[in-house]
Amino acid sequence: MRNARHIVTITALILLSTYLMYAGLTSIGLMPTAASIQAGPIDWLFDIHVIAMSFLFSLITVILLYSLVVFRRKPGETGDGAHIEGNTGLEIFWTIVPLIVVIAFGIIGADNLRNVRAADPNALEVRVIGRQWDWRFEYPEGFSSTTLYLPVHKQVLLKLESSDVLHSFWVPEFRVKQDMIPGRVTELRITPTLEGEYPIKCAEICGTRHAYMVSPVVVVSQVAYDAWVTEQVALYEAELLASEGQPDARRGEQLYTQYCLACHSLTGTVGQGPTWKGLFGRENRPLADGSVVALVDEEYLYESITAPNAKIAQGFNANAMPSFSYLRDSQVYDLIEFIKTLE
Ligand code: HEC
Ligand SMILES: [Cu+2]
Repeated sequence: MRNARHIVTITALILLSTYLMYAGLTSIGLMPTAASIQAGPIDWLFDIHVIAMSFLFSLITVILLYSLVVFRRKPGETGDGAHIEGNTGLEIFWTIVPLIVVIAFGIIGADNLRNVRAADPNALEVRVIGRQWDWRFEYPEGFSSTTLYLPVHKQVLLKLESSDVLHSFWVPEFRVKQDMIPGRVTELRITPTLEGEYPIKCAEICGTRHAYMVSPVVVVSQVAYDAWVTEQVALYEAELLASEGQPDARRGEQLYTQYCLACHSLTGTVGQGPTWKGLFGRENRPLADGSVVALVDEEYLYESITAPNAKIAQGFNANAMPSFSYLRDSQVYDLIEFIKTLE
């Protein structure tokens, strides 16, 4: 009879504590705004986890605290406590129930993943290139941007690539996250549901400036998106026209500061890569495999930039230089023109 009273009290306390804990946790805003269709199933899954967590925490702490207080030693009590030898019923119960719960979570999780990955054949495709330490987005129309513009209510299929180390594409408001692996293309599907600007963060520690590898994603109406694309295409075509003429060392220098400065000096000092001082026209350039390049000419420079692993300069390792094959040919020629000016 007394046992029954304890059990009723404990059950009530556990339920109360579960409710308070769940209400408390959901009121502090664990999640930022949900701004994609994919956020729906993820938030729901997260929610049932928070409920399970609140319950399990209460189950353990309530029983523990209740026992400490209610069954504490009374004044004058000197004997040992009751000797309990195990309880087969209880053991079967706490093996079977968690097993069922874990299997249920597994099934729910798999179904959730299927929903999050659901593909729309008309998805807009955007290529995302991450590198130390920024993002670039290439659109099907040929232009590229450092801000990711997306039309609202349309699925986008992101094709993720890294040109150096591991990165990870993550927009907390969209919830989904995907690693970017050098030499591989990974995919992520997002359907934005809310216009606005959100941060794209790198979620894989990738070097000293990892924390600053942030770019905006701007979700706009389809009309505003189409206008932006038209504008970008016009800019891109104008730039293409401008670069069609002769290669230009000044444009090459700009590209150098943007892409190559971190590794190549112009002063003769060797950094993460060989210096470019006196590179063009150099004879018998030694390679890592012991052979030599008879003459550093335009052809060798072109190959070194677009396929760095074809010939490895002496004193360096393969894969130490990321490939710049995504540069336009005219840009590679601008770079070569610039290297030629470095006596
Ligand atoms: C992360 C560092 C890094 C960046 C960024 C980088 N390079 Fe390199 N580069 C290297 C390394 C290391 C080598 C030597 C190994 C090799 O040949 O692949 C090299 C070699 C070269 C060579 C051959 C040089 C020689 O002495 O034979 C050229 C040309 C070159 N890079 C051009 C570029 C251009 C152009 C860019 C920018 C668009 C660039 N690199 C960006 C690291 C880098
Ligand atoms: Cu990164």
